[in-house]
Amino acid sequence: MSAPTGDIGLIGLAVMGQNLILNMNDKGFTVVAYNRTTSKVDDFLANEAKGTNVQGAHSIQELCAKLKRPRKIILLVKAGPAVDSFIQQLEPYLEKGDIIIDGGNSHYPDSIRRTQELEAKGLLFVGSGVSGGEEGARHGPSLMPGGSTAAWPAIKQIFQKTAAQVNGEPCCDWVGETGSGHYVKMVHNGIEYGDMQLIAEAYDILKRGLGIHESEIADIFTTWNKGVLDSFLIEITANILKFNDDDGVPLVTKILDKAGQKGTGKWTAIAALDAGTAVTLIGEAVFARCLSAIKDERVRASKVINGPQKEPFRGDKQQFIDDLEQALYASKIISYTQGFMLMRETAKELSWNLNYAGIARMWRGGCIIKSVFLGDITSAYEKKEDLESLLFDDFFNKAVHKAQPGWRRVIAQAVLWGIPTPAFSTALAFFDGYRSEVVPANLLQAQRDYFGAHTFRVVSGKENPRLPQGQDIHINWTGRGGNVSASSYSA
Ligand code: NBP
Repeated sequence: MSAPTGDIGLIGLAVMGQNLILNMNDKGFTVVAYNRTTSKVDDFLANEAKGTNVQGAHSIQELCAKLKRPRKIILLVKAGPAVDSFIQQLEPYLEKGDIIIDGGNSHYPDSIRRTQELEAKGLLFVGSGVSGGEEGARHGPSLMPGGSTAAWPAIKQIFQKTAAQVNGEPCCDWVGETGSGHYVKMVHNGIEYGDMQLIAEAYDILKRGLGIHESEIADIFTTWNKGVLDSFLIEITANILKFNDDDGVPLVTKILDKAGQKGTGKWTAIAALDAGTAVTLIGEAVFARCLSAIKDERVRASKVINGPQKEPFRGDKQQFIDDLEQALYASKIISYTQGFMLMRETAKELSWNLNYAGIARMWRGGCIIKSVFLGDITSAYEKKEDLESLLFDDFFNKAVHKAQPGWRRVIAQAVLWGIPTPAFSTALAFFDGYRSEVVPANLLQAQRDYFGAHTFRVVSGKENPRLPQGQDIHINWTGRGGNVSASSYSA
């Protein structure tokens, strides 16, 4: 048999797999394609891949035999049991140092498990976030690989050449250990939920608050896309608002206001709750979709629950639109601050060494949240690798201070109008909580000790012989209970 010539194998010839193969082929790599239903291999070679260097395989054995060592095989199949099934089928044909890469939307705990199981057998595993959908896969996705660190030098060139490029830099870098690639992809999707919700709230304020028509709102978004909000989502929003149905009515006004979700936003919110990190904006974005989904109940409620009397806006309209731009910008800064806080917390918990500047760089292009703003986040983490929070970075600190007055005016006005702004409002509430040296958790602690003997600690300088510093204290608040406290201090 002749020497193998395949640089990389790919299993899964659906939309993502086919497009990624063609992209890697364009970049000069020889790809060997395989699919469970093998007739799809022949169809692909005879059609989309005709005239390329793509090779086909009709069995796992043939696929592995056609690959140069160390073998690199990407799975782009439905997340879940299909991934484990292919790993099992591949194992007998792989040798020490060969690499299995899962590019599907797997949940990160699965990638942690798979890395550990395969490393124990001398194989390497990479769980890679792939973002950008069909278009990204074909012309340059954002790739977020993490897992067995030893695999990175072997796949780096293929991954970085295949990924989207921004200013000559690839939107792909090594994320970190075990399940971190899929974790970062999950947070990316959560942030995407947040960005979309913020834009929807801005649209609602412009439409229901200021009474502006979709075509004019499109112009406002087009203008915003030339400034600090320059991003793919703002750009497509302007295009959507300009898109009229055959009768000249904006199509968006005919779309039922019930949002769907596939679950990655929910995963991020759950991960945040598990990590005890206040990722409030993504949480609100998920809940806003849940509230949108109970359309029938909302319709019934709208008949019996009244909001405030709608007053016409009497202020400076352009000033308010400028304020809204700043409100959106500031809220976005908070959302990314929270997303990076979550990654930092999880990295601590799971002993991952995450590459934060690299993560922001990976998101600058090729994915749904791509934006100029991510270039500023990259710079912030390049300046200070262990940046505690984006709000401590000079650039973002100044930006959020500048935005603050307009941000508050917008939320205050929306509250008076009775227009819901869950994402804008939670961002501001987080900001005000985060910058508060003192929050009312002292009262919560007192309540917890009162009803459950959960104990509390005293502020330094407030101690007395009964209230010593640095100790868990229980007080008999009513004079009736005993002095026994709950066994553990859990703030
Ligand atoms: P799908 O998620 O629709 O998966 C289709 C592929 O999975 C086919 O190759 C199919 O083989 C294979 N497959 C299935 Br379904 N069940 C299988 C099983 N039990 N055992 C073996 N193979 C099985 O494809 P996709 O939309 O291209 O997405 C691929 C991955 O990339 C998914 O994890 C997806 O979540 C992720 N992703 C998708 C997008 C996107 O925009 N679509 C973006 C980013 C990531 P068959 O041909 O024999 O049925």
